[in-house]
Amino acid sequence: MTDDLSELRAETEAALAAAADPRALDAVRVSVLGRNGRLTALLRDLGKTPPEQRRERGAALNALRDTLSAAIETRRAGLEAAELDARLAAERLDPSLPPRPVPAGLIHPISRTMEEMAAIFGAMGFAIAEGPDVETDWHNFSALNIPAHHPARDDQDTFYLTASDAGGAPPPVLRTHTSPVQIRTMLERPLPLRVIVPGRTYRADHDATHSPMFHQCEGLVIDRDITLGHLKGCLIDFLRAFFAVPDLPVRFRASYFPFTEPSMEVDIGWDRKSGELGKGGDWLEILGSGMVHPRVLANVGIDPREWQGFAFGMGVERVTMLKHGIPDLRPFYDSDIRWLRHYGFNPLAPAVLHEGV
Ligand code: 2NL
Repeated sequence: MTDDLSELRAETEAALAAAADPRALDAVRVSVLGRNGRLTALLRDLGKTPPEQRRERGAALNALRDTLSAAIETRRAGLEAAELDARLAAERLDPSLPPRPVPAGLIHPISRTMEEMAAIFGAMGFAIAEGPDVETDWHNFSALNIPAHHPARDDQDTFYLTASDAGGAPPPVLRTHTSPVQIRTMLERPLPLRVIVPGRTYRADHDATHSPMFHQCEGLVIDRDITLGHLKGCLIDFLRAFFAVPDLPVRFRASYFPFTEPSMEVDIGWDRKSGELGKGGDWLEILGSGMVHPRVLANVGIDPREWQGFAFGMGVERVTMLKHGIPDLRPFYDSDIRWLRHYGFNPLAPAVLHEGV
């Protein structure tokens, strides 16, 4: 091999040894074998070699090209193997490590209570009905036999939306109870009917124990031959399941609502001093209920001689506070994550009846 080729070989081999990564290696390859590479130039100059030396020179150049190509590929394989080893070491997986904690949300106690109600009443064959928060005066009041000058219609108590009808129609309201959804349900669904209606309600009331937005869950059953006995059995079963006290005392006390006749408040037994449910000689009002007023049935086109029903309603905040010992109404709406961490529920353990809601 001539001196210039030995020198090129030695320099290339030194450069290959110095190339620390595939990019540096490629630069060496281009500088020798590329279009403007040193060996490529020598091959191009072969034509200028005197004819008697050309064959030998050509063979030497080709041999050097093969040698250097092989050296480059060997180096490349070595660099790639080293790179893979480094990655495997850096990314080594230790399957014995505990999983990183995943930040999980929590179910708000109001949502949890409504889920529990859905589970308990669902097992009794009730479906869930929903409706709009903004209601007509008719669905919220008139259809429910609430007369024109009833105090509930006072704009001190009810949020009226800006009147839009110049013809004298009453303005829309923020629903003051979930009953208008039951009016809609009776108009829309075929009979017989068993629904609960959990949802937001609004009243112009704001103090330590009242929020202008709160939640109710009402229930409605319409069928042939429905009696007060059905109402009592249904609500006793519900209250004992919801408060998880199998022998919870339940008392029905005569009352008045415009949309039911007869009407009853429902009380549960508790100990006022300790707050314990089911023990002690005190009574606590939990629900309102009654047999659907025949005039309400007639208002939605149901013949009260053929169909009867019962209905009930309760405050979701109130039963949630009672069940979990939550002392103050206001934090329900504060979105304070510390409060939710204390009172919130695991989203992966939803309310289901078989675990004894
Ligand atoms: C309470 C009392 C009650 C109803 C709600 C109702 C609905 C229709 C017809 C008849 Cl469409 N009644 N709902 C009945 C009795 C009581 O709620 O204290 N709620 C917090």
